[in-house]
Amino acid sequence: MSGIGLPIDRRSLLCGFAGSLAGAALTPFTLPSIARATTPARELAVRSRVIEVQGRPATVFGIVDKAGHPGLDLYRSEGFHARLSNDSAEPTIIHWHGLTPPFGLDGNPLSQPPMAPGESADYAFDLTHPGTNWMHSHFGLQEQLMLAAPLIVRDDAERGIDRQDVVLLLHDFSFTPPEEILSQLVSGQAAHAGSGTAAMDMGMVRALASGMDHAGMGHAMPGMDHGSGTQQAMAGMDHGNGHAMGAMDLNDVVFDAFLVNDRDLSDPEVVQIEHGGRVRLRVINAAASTNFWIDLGPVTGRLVAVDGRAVRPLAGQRCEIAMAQRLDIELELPAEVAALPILAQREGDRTRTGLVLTAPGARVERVASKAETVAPPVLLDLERRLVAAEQLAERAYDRRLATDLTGSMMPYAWSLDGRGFADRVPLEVREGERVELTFVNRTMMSHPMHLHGHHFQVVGLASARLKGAMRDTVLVPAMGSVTIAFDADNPGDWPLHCHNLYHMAAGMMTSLRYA
Ligand SMILES: [Cu+2]
Repeated sequence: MSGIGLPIDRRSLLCGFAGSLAGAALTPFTLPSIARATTPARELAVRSRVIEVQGRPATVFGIVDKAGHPGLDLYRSEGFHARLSNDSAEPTIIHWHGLTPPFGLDGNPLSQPPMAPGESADYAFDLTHPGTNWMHSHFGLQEQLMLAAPLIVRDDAERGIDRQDVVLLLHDFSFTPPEEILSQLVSGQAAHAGSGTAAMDMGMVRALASGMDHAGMGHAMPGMDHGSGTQQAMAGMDHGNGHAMGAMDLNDVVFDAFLVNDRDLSDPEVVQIEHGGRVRLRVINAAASTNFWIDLGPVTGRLVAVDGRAVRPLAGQRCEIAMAQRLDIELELPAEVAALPILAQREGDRTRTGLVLTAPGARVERVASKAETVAPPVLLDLERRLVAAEQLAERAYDRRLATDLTGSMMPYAWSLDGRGFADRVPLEVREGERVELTFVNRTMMSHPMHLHGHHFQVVGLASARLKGAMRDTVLVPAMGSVTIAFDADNPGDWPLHCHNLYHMAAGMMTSLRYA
């Protein structure tokens, strides 16, 4: 890593973010609380709502506060204190993704029973860090139906700061009910034809492959540039045995739209900002099954945090984000730029979404929903450059764990160590231990792995050691391996799973259990 203040080289700007710059119905049931949160409870309600996508009405979920705004926005010192009501017609469980509450307050299928329609519950616990987080359903496939919202925790030191925050909540959207999507995947009917992946131009794929970042790969991927020219070889079916390197699967679901704050580029959100004014973009990938590339166009931003935790700032114009991850990007609107689209393009696809920042009085031009070129696969290029601003304290490891990411597209079955959730063998730790956990991906798809209840540091990408970002979700590329380190300081039986909703539903989930 280069130090803060070094100039950014042109190539880095083109390639991405450059080196370092700088109970019972209607009665709240009692959940365990160790909170010192003393502020009045914020009201949050899970509701059904109707949005318009491509001119058609769509019934989805939402989580809104008393004023009808999505999610929560609070200061760290307030603590987390919310009364959550299920005003929808379905049972649900809401997870506070990025927060590290006591186990019983985490909102996951192991920590609590689903909330029935009409039920409410109080949640109160301390907040350890400021950051861009989110809340989402951890029940069934509701996340695909947009049961997600921002959960912004602000630093008290930034009270009164002259800065405009803009939240970008990303979704992938389908008019097909998620249960049908899953059953099509499982029955093998979800043809790749028509998906963004299948639409990849093979010349482009080879070009991308030659410039690809292999940092996280266990081995080089000679098969990436196989030259066979068939779409299936690159974008198609899993070769199953995990040895064939001729293919990498990117997107296994065909979506109808990609949304930022409920809207696509046919009618994007337009946010007015002042020239020279400081803006903090809080990008949240709430998509069920999509990795994106965020593109700032001509403007150079500073990536200052990932997954809600500060990193040494990186300057750049383009940056990848895997499912469930977050990016905090600071930028200013230069005087010569009247309108700045902030775009999110699906990996392996030309389709993109976004919103537009504008100066007062600026004309907003229509932005095409297809980019001119296919976006490359999201790999570990960014991960390799990230350095946590606040490192995990140096200490010896007490326990080393490993888990294999297993499964395939055909048949559609995903697992950890060859086991689905129902017959899982939990990984075991003891309280107080420093734990190192290595994910070894034996499949042809990348998997965004999420550990509940902890922040971990990314300390290994294949054989390379690093003092990487503090995260709660890390992408493990096809046939690659990633090592994380964390302190076992929050007892529970914590879900550990792929955050691709369909992979999780198909069995790619276990737990980390305190002995
Ligand atoms: Cu996965």
